[in-house]
Amino acid sequence: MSDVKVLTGPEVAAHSSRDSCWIIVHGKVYDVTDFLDEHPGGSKIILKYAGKDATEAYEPIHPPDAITTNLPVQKHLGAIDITTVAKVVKEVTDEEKHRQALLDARPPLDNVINLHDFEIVAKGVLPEKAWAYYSSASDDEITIRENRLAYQRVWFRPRILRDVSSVDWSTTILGQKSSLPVYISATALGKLGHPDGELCLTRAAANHGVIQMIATLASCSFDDIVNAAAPGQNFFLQLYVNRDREITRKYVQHAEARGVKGLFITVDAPQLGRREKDMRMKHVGDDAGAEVQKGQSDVKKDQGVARAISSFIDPSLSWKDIPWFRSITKMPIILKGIATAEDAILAYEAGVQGIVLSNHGGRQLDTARSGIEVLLEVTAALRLRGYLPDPKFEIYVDGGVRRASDVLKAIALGAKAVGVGRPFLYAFCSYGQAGVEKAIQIFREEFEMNMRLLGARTLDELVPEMVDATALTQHTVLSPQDNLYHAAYQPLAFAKFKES
Ligand code: 173
Repeated sequence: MSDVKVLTGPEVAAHSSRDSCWIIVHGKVYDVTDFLDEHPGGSKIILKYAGKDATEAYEPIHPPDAITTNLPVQKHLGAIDITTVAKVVKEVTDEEKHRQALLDARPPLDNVINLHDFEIVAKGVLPEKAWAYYSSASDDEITIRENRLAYQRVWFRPRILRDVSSVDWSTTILGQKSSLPVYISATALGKLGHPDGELCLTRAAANHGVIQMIATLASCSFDDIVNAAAPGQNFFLQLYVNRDREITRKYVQHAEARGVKGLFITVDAPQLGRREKDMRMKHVGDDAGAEVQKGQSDVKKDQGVARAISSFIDPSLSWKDIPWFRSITKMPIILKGIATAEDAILAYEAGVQGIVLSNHGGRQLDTARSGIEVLLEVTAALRLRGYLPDPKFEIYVDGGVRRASDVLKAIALGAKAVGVGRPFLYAFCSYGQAGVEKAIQIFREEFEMNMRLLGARTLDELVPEMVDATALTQHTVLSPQDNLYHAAYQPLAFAKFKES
């Protein structure tokens, strides 16, 4: 790539078909002919820009380096002389007009009073594909619902007459100050839902002393996010381990050099779960019938947004790799996606600094248990071996957290902090940075009230005796319906017949 070839608009325009498809992105020309059928978003959208400048369409959805990392270098054809390119006038589609109308009809942010409300608004304003990708969970979506239900099976045992005039819910996570015992958990592809993507989280977190976990598959690049930080603002990094360990090594070391305070290695996704809402979306407007008639059985295309861009993830990742991670970074290492006491023990013995008890927001193995339930057996097993208490080993829980009371239950049962993903995502999809700030404010108000009512002035005073978790492992007890959650939850759809 030393002497860069410069191409002209007409040269690129000559390659505007399925047989030879060149596109321009960020001033560079790419031959994407062989990539058409692999494109997670389908070939149709690329073909729309065949021979043209696709930057404006590409930008909101893809991380800046998506094309360079996915396309072999020999398909990078050169630079474009932009003065020779006919400008693509981006038409406002009916879908975009519709979306703007929905945004205009949003309830004012002041009317949002709990985290469920953000989900309802997001469902109303998001493009269908984005909603399908974010909201979907795996298979029958039993686990995503269980994540909520499990918190309802933990009951409080509040203490009284403790002078709760002042209560404090601040804490540290991996030694870093956090104004809440909550961190913003990683969610991918933020620009599907808001033009500023994950930067909405960064800016809100800066204003409120909350730690953001940056996702490997964020729409904004890692550096864009860190560059937007306020002085002293802290981040964690969520890591998908690449089959090419050199890429992972560079990424991790770059993050450490930029001051990231913890490496959260995702260990529950050697393959992405089947998210059927997301998968069905691929067929909408894609004329699935016609594809079948052409005799093309394009498996990838049916798999939804996430699965299609996850092929770089290394399924061979194993316990044997932990020493390698230890050798390449001094950041604390946390395994995200532990689901049993057995693996929690192995993690502790492997010398990592923490674990996240998680089922990936119900998006991986369906009917895996909730993090809060797993917490019970994990703390018991680690205590039995004398591994706990250990100030150098922290346990986090994520999945289904919508209330400060959920967080307080997890802390009483031994968690150091709790990860919250979708609610913050829905908050910025609905209202941008202001939405995320509001979500944090709601947490604050709920922490204050619940800690007073519980009789805990600090998080240290939240002891296991403050909860009754005896029903937690029983999966068939009758629980009252969580109306807010169930109103937001959208059932799976059945197969669609073709319109006649
Ligand atoms: O849950 C997810 O959607 C996820 O983790 C992911 C993984 C690969 C690509 C995009 C998202």
